[in-house]
Amino acid sequence: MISAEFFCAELDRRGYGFFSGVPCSFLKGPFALLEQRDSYVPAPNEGIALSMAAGAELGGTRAVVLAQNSGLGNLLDPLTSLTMAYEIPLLLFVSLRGWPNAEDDEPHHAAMGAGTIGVLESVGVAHGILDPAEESLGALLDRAEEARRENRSFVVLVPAKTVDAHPVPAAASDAEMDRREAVSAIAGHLGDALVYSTTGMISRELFGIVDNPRNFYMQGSMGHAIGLGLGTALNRPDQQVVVIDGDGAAVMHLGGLALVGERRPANLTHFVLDNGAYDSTGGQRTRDVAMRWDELALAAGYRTGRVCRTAKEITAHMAEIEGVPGPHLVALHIGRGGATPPRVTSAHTNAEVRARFQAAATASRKDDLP
Ligand SMILES: Cc1ncc(C[n+]2csc(CCOP(=O)(O)OP(=O)(O)O)c2C)c(N)n1
Repeated sequence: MISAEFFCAELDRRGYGFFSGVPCSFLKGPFALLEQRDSYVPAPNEGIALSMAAGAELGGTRAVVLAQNSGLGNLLDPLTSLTMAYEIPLLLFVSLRGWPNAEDDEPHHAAMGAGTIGVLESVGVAHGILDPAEESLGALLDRAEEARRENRSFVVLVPAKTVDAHPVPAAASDAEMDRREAVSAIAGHLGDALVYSTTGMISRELFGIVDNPRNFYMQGSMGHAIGLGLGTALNRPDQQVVVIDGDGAAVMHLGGLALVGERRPANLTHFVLDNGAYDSTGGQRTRDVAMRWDELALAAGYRTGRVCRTAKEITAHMAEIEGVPGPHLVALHIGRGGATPPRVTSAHTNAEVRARFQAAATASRKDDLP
């Protein structure tokens, strides 16, 4: 396997000076090293990583974007309409989750695993697949250099087990709760709400604590749990809806919060578990400066916004907002890490999760709704 040190040293040697992206566990080694540099800026989504990298290039700094192939959807627009249209050459590393065999990975990676190479080919972006030998990285970076001479970008595709891991430096935290305690506390207040939980460990934690047909474990679609929750809340005013988000996912599509604040569904409660990290992909930091979720919620138009630091505070706050019309945002300040919860797919296919959720949701539907 290529070591993370060699990977980063090779980029340094070739003069790359700015790095951004959203982590993938296949690239956690380089992320762990890059995180220690000022020249790395964690991006809220892959499209912003790409546009920032393009801005760095326009200012004369060679830039690199690192992303999971699920993030290709987020960066395809600026890749084609910005960097291709304006001929700004970038170097991208895009992991290949769900490739070459979809069965070896989680099902939400299947379509993009099979489609990544075809998507790049269809829009005409030069690319090559990395293999675990150091020479492979050098050869692909030489090809990126050739593309750069013609002002074209180059994508290095990174399959599983090609770049080695590297320890993530421990982050100081004043958190008094971990993910399990936070999700357990929320679970005690769900009643008969329809629940959408975000991608990664948070859905797995909820599943491990209380598996319920009214839980929609949304693996994949990072940042879109709030869209699901809003769509259901607006169309089912008779039904309480809960969204359990991560800070990385909530920030990825912050526009969803703005829309909740504008539409103001009274029946929506939005929990955000803020550990300051992308815990599910190895604990890389999301932001250096903590988000003021309470102020953000109120500024966006939520009816209430609160940050809770302990399970006790959550219980007290839930009693306070009981019966008060939402939308409510409840951010939970939590620590990183913890035991790895079971995969939802160990018990249910995604289609089963959807079918039993939809059955539960429609069973509670009042006849006089449109
Ligand atoms: C568009 C997209 N980019 C990247 C990923 C990879 N990914 C899966 S979970 C995750 C971290 C989510 O972070 P957060 O919402 O803060 O929750 P946490 O993992 O900390 O519980 C990432 C980056 C993804 N699934 N989709």
